[in-house]
Amino acid sequence: MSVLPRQGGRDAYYTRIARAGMSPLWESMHALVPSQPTPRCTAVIWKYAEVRDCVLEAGTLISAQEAVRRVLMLENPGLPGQASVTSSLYAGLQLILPGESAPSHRHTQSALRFILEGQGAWSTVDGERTTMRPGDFIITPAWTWHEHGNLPAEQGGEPVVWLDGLDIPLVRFLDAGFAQTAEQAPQPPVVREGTHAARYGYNLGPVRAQTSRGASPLSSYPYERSRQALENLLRYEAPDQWDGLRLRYVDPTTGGWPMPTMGAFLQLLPAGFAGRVQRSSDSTVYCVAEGRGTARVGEFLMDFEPRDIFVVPSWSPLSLNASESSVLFSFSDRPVQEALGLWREERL
Ligand code: 1HN
Repeated sequence: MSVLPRQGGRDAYYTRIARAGMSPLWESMHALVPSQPTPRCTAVIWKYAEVRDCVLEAGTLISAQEAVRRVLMLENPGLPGQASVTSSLYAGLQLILPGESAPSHRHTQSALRFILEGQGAWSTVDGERTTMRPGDFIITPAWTWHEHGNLPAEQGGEPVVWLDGLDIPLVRFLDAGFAQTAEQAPQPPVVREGTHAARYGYNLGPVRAQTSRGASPLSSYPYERSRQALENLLRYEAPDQWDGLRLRYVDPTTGGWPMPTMGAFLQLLPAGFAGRVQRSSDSTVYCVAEGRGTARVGEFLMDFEPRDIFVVPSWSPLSLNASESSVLFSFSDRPVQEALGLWREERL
């Protein structure tokens, strides 16, 4: 029978192999291959009523032009200093004041926006302007030129705030980040606002197939229409016991996700809805469009109201309750997990 060295012998050995750039798998194997996800992000809620003043105050300290993007990042307390709302995703609250503009640039990180308040702002994506209205879901896929602007106050411009979601931590993890500002390359030709909505936004498409650009040709999914879809569906379909009525935003040319790295959803919870417990492997960011209720994440209870933003970490048991008829927007890295064969859910 062999005699194994005592711990002291192992420690000296670990020190020696560390000098050679090696370490023993057997000391960390369980942590490397956990039996289920151990997300570092935590359940957390940003109450819009509590953070709104800070967002508006940024408008007194720096212009959108100087800031390039005037944003307060939403940092998950479990991931401090990492510009991360979940392990893979970034979120922030962006402010643009009447008459301001934020310069054109592009990057390999994909961005989505969910408009929280204010009228008059627009986003230009690959040369097509899109008006931003509260509740609209707007995308800027990877490597598309984009800039933002707002009408002067005399023409109805108001301070506009939206939630940004980007795949920054994911792209950083992959070391695949590239960016350009508009001075380095010309903006592509301008098409008139509404062109892509007319061509792709009505369950019709071009006769001569355009090859998919790898992301939805629609920059905007207006709230008015998305909300109406849910409202109509409620007349025909009983709400799911876990989700209420939940639909995902799609790329009309493929039926798939609007962008390859982030999926987004809109769901209606009727007044009095008491959802059953479920969990999924995609850490998810929720933003309340309408209504009031409670999200229970494990033992953590979060009361939500309009414009609040909360995080549900991977594999955390979630149940949703609505005291008023509620509409929730949400986004996650689910497309990435599905493409890699990783996504799982459990409905309890
Ligand atoms: C960006 O381009 C926007 O275009 C927002 O509004 C937030 C965060 C990091 C890098 C680029 C935008 C961003 C960003």
